[in-house]
Amino acid sequence: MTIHTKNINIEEVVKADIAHHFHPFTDHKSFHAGGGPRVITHGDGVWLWDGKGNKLLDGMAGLWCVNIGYGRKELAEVAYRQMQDLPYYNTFFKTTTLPATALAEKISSLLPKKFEHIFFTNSGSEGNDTIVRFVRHYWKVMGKPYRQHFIGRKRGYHGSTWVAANLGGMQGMHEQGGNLLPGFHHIQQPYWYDFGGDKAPEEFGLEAAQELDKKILELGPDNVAAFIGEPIQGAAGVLMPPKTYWPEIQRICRKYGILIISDEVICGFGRTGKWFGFETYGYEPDIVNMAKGLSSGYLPIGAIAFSKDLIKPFFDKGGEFYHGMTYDGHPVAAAVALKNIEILQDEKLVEKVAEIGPYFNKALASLQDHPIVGETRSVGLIGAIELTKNKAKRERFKESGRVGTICRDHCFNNGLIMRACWDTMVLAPPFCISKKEIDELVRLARLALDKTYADVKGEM
Ligand code: PXG
Repeated sequence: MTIHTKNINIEEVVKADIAHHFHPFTDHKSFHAGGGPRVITHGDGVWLWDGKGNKLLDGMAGLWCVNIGYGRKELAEVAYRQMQDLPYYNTFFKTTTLPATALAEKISSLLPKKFEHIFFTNSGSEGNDTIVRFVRHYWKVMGKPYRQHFIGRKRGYHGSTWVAANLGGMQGMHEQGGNLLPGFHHIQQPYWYDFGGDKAPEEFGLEAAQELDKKILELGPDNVAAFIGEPIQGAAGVLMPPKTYWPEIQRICRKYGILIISDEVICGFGRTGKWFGFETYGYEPDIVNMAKGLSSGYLPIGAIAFSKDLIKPFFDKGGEFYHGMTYDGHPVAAAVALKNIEILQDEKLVEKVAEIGPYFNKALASLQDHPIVGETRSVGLIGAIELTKNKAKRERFKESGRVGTICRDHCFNNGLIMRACWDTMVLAPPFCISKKEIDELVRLARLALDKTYADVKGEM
C-alpha cells in the first residue's frame, strides 16, 4: 500500500483545517473547542486509519457508500487509464463518451425491463432535484400541469440541495434556507418502534400506509405528482418498514395514478441483499434514484432510471428537457462505476450480503440483553440499535440525540465507527466484511454500550 502520510505533520493539518475548512453537517463551535477534525489517512477492506495511527473498523462504509470496501486498486487503475484516454467530455447536445453509454446500458440491465433509460447526475441530491423538475415537466407534457405535489415521509432524507431538502422531511434542514417551497408534504414514517404501540408490526405497516391515502385525499388526487420514499429510511435511523407497508403504498399510488419514486441512494447496489431495496420490499417504482453504492464512493456519480412510460412522451413529442450538469456521466466516474459493478457481479457481493445478512442480524441481536438496548434490527448489511431508558416501554432518554452522541464518541474512541441518528445507532459496513469482523464489530459496540450505560445509569 502506498501511504503518503509519512512526511505529514498531522498537527499542522489539523491547524490548517480549523483555519480554512468549513465543514458540512458539523457543529462549528464544538468542532473548534474539541480540537478540530480527526484526519482519516487511508483504508483497506473494512478498516480505516487516522493520522494518529489509530485503526478503526468502519461500520458505516464511509457515509453508507464504500460498499466494496477500501483499497481496491482496480478502480484506481481504471480511473488512471480513463484520465489518459479522455479525462472529460460532456453528454449534452447529442454527444456521449464510451464509459457513459456503457454505464447506462449496464445500470439498465440490473433493473426491471421497463427501465431502459438512465439520466446521470453527480450526487443523490442532484438526482432528486432532477426528478422533481422531470416529474413536473412530465405531467405538463401529459396535459396535467396541476399534478404538482410531492409526498414524502417525516425524517425522510433525500439530500441537501434546497429542492431535495424540501422533498425530505428533516425539520432541522427545513429551518435553514428560508421559506419552504410549495408543493412538498410529509407523512408519518412507518416506524413501529416509536409509533407502533401494542400493534403487530404488520397491522401498523398497513395503518402507516393509510396516511398516504389520507394526504392524497386532502390535496386532491389529481394534484399529486408523486410519492417518494427510501425503501429503508437510512439517515432517519434505519427505519425498516413492516412487510405490509410498501405493497400497500404501491396499491394506493396505482389507485390514483400517482408516480412512485424509490430513493435507492443507500439501498441500491446490494445493501439489503438484493440489487435494489424495492426488490426486498416488494414494490416496483416508476423512477429510481441512485448514487453512493453506484461507484462505492470512489468517485462522485449518481444516476436516475425512468420507466419507459415516462420517457416515451419526450421521444414522441420532442422538445428539450432544459436540465443538466456539466459533469453528468463524467467519463472517469462512469468508468469507475462500471468497474465497481463488475466487481459486485464477479465476486457475487450482493449474494454475499444476502448470505451473511442473517449472521449480522444474529450478532446484533446478541446485544438485546444489554440494559440500554431497546431493539436491534437489520436486513442484509444495514442495521440499527435502539438506545432506551426503559426496555419494556421502549422509552427514550431525555434530550433526543444526547445519549446517541455519547455512544458514538465511545465507539470512535474504541476503534469503531458507528453513527448515531438521534438515539438510534446505525450500521452499514462494507460488503467485504467477514464473520470474524462482524464479531469484532459487535464486541466493540458492546464495549461502547457498556461505557454509555455507565455514563447514563443514574437517569434510568
Ligand atoms: N437520498 C438518500 C436516501 C440519501 O441517503 C441522498 C439522497 C443525497 O445524496 P448526496 O450524494 O447528495 O449526499 C442521501 C444521502 C447521514 C447522511 O448522516 C446521509 C446521506 C448523506 C450525508 C449524511 O446519514 N445520505
